[in-house]
Amino acid sequence: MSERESVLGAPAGGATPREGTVTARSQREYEVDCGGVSVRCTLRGRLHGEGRSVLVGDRVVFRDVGASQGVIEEVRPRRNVLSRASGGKQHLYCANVDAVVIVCAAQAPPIRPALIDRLLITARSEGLDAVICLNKVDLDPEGEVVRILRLYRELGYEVFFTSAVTGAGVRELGERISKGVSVFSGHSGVGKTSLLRVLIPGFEGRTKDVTKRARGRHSTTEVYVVGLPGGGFVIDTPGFREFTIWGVAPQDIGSYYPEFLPFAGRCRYHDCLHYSEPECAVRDAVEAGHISELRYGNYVRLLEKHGLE
Ligand SMILES: Nc1nc2c(ncn2[C@@H]2O[C@H](COP(=O)(O)OP(=O)(O)OP(=O)(O)O)[C@@H](O)[C@H]2O)c(=O)[nH]1
Ligand SMILES: [Mg+2]
Ligand SMILES: [Zn+2]
Repeated sequence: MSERESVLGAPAGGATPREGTVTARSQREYEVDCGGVSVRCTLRGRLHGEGRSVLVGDRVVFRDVGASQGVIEEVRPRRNVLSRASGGKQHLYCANVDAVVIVCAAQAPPIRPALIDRLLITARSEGLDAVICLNKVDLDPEGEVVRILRLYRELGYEVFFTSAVTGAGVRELGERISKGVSVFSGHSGVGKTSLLRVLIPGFEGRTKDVTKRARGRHSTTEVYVVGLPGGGFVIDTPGFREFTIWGVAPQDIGSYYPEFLPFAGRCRYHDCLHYSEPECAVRDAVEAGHISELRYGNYVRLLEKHGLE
C-alpha cells in the first residue's frame, strides 16, 4: 500500500497501522509525515519501556487515535544514525540521512578546527557524505579562518563559502544538497537556520527567544526537517556546546586523515598511532611540512581525548 493510499484509506479513528517519517521531535511529541499530511504522535508505552528512542528521520509505524493524532508503535530499521557524546553519554539525534553539512562561521562564534574534524569523522564513520560550509564570510572574507578552510578543500573535502546576509555561495550549497536528506550540524549561532531562511523563501524557522542564555538570539530548540524548494530535505538542529565522537576506536582515528595515508605505511610499527612511537613516518611528514601542523594537532587532541587512557 502506498503512503498516499494509506492516508486516504485509513478509517476515521483508524485501527489500520500506517507508516510515515518523523519530521520533528519535541519533549514528548513527534510529528510524523504521512503522504504530505502531518500527524502528531506520542510513543506507545511499550517502546518507552524498552528505552527505544524515536529520532527525526525515522520511518515509523503508527496508529491513529484521533484527528491528526497517533501513537507510534514501531520504528523501522535505520540506515544510519548520527550521534555525539556529551557528558560521557551518547546522544542520538537523527536517523536515515545522506549527508552532514558541517556549518561553521568565519567569525562569531570562533572556529574550532578540531570540531570540524570530529564532525567529519562522525559522518564518515556512518558512511555519510560530509560537506563543510563556512558561513558569515561577509565578516572576514580573507581572514585566517578562510585560509584554514581552503586547506580542507585542498585535502579533498567539499567546502562551501557562504553568507546568509549577502547570499553569497548559498545557491551553490542549495544545489549540492538538493537530493536526499542533509543535516545541518554546528555550534549555536553559526547561521544554520539563517541559511535555511535564504534557501527557502518565506521560511521563518522554528526558534525560540532564549533571552537569558543567548541575549535575545533566536536559537533553534528542536530537531526538525524542512523541504527545499529545489528538492532535498534539511534537518535543522539546535547548536551544541559540546561534541565528542562516539564509537570510533583510537587506532581508527588516523584512517580518517587522508593526508596521513601515504606515510602511515612507512611507520616502523604497523599499528603506529603516530603519537610517541619511534620512527613514525607521519610525524616526520609533519616536521617536513607535508602534513599541516593544524590537522596533526587536531588528530593528537582527538587521540588524547578519546583514545589514550
Ligand atoms: N554577518 C552575518 N551574520 C549572520 C550570517 N548568518 C547568520 N548570521 C547571524 O548570526 C546569528 C545566528 O544565526 P542563526 O541562524 O540563528 O544560527 P544557528 O546556527 O541556527 O544557531 P542555533 O539555532 O542556536 O544553533 C543571527 O544573529 C544571524 O543574523 C552571515 O552569513 N553573516
Ligand atoms: Mg538555528
Ligand atoms: Zn606513525
